[in-house]
This record gives sequence, structure tokens and C-alpha cells, in this order.
Amino acid sequence: MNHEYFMQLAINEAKKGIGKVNPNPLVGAIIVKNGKIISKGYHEYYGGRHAEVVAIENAKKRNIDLKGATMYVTLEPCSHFGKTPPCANRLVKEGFKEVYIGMLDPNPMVNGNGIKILKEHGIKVKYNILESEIKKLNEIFITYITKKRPFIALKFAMTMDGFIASEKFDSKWISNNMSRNFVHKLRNYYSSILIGANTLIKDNPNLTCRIKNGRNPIRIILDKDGKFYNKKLNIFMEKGQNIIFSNSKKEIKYKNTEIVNETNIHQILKILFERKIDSILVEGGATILSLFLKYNLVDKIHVFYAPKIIGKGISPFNNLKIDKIENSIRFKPVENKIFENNLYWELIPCLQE
Ligand code: AOF
Ligand code: ZN
Repeated sequence: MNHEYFMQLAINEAKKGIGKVNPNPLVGAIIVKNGKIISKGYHEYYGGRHAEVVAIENAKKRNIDLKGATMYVTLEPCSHFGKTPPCANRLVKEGFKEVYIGMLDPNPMVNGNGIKILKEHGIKVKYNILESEIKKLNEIFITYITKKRPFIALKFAMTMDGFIASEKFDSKWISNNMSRNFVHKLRNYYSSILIGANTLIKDNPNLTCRIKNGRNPIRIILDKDGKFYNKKLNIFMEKGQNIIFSNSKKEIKYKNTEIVNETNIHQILKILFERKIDSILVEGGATILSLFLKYNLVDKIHVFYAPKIIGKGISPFNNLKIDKIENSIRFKPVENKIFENNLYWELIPCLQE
């Protein structure tokens, strides 16, 4: 039996939940009996049935007997009573013979206990199948549940000579259409999008996700100086939710907007964690991008390069006072793409020695 083949199919199922399950994990399950796939399932939306149960119930609907069947599931079956009863016990009850697991559940409430239950009831268990791919798929969930803060990704588009805007703060049209379309996929992937008050006022962005069936991320504005905003700014016109973190005591009512009196970044992340916001796409400007870098709060960078030169402009990061290349903050590329004449790089931090 090709375990990796079936696990890959379970991963494909899990991916159907992208943009719908946050802050839960993306989970997919495949049930196999006598070498044949008899059922599939995935975690469809936040608070919904777990992937294992969806696959089991899909089989039951067709009166399929699950005794002696094998399950391939991307995440360790849970052992806790959460919004739903534990999946590990359900697998025992249904008489599964074997369970192949992609990755252990980093959720401290589960973490190995699911496997323990299965084994105690004589089910054959193997785990860490296609583990690195599944960990990448659930990087948001893993960071959120283990670090108790949202996953943080920086995104910016640069000219070939390394500027995100001209000296007059013009940043429109650096990247091309294809790159900008890809950004909308990112906005669907992350649950929130964050910018600074200066960028909000200068660029007047919409910060919406414009792909079919896409979800608008929650819009977060960092405004430590308590700026005044024109009520006609696009984000106040858009559907969805705005949260402005500000030290302003002004009682101003903006549409779809909540003003939270907090400007300390660590406290802000704590508040976002408590509100179940599992991920942030930080779209600038330089002061905000630098803030996350300074506090070592960057989990990923998405950068687009355009073949344009302007000679002088705004760098994505403020002066970090690094005078030798050997002291640079380093990242490791994990993905690259070509979007017509733009280059795209996805990077993760190198662990600092
Ligand atoms: C999911 N979907 O398919 C699996 C999960 O709040 P609850 O009860 O939905 O439990 C969420 C936890 O259950 C989650 O953090 C993870 O540890 C475990 N497994 N969760 O949302 C699934 N299999
Ligand atoms: Zn479960």
C-alpha cells in the first residue's frame, strides 16, 4: 500500500478548507478499505465537524461498514472534548484497524494523547507521513497554538534598486497585474491585514480580497499618534471589520470600526490572539515593517521585485544600524515564482546563531 499516495490525497482534501477554517487547522482524511478509497472528508469551516468525522459520516450515508478500514488523516485525531467529541474515540468505536497520521497535533490538549488512545485500543498507528509538507500547510495553526500569537507575514513590492515608494510616497504600480492578483490570494489566506496610519492616509487602500469566493481579512491599523481620519477613506466604506489600535481617546465613530486603546505591539498581538485572529499580513509602510523585524516577530516575507529603477526612495526597512553585511538579518527562500516580468520570493527567517 502506498501510504504517501493516500496521504497526498488527504492533503488535497485539507487544502479545500483554505480561507475558511481559521484559527483551526487545515485537516483532510481519506478512508481506504481493501486497497480502495471508500470515503473522503475535510474540515470545512471554523467550529464545524472535524475531517475524520466528515469522512466517517460520508461513508455511513452510503451504508459502508467501516470495521477493519484504514484512515489517512493529515493531523493526529483529537483526544479532547472541544466543540465536538474526541475523534480518536470515534475511530475506536467505528472499528478502524489502522490509522496513518501526517503530523502530531501541536495543540497541548492533544499532543500525543490521540495516538495513545488509538494504540491502547489495538489500532495500528503510524505517523509523520509527508510531515514537512503538512507542517508547511499548517504553519499558521502551529505558530498560533504554540506561540500564542498570530502568524506574522510581511509583504512588499520593490523596485529593482530596493524601494517600496518614491520619495513622494508614490507606491502605486511598482508590481504588475499578475503579482497584484497573487496578493489577493494571500489576503484570502491570512485572517487579517495590517498597515500603519500613515500608509492608510497616504494610499487610501481598500484592503479587500478581490478573488472569487474570497474572504476579506480583518483590517488592522496601527496608529500610535492618534491621527485624524477622513470618514470617506475607503476602508470605512468597505464591508468587513476594521480595528484601529491607537492611543487616541477621541470618541469618533467610523463605520465598521472599533478603536482599541493600545499601542504596545506585544499587547496588541495578545489581544489579537485572544480574539482568535491567527494570522496577519503586514503590508507596510517601512516603520511598521521595521517594527516587526526589530522585535523578531517575522514568520515569513512575501516580496515582489519589479524591473524598475528610481534611484532614490523609501526603503522597506528603516535604518537598522547594521554596518557589516556579516551582521545582516538573514532569511531563507522557500519558494520563488516568476509573474511575467516580476520576480516573487517567499522567505522564512534563518535561526540566528
Ligand atoms: C479541527 N478540525 O479536522 C481536526 C482538529 O474546537 P474544536 O473542538 O473544533 O477542536 C479544535 C482542535 O481539534 C484543534 O485545535 C486541533 O487540535 C484538533 N483537531 N480540529 O478544527 C479537524 N482534526
Ligand atoms: Zn477531532
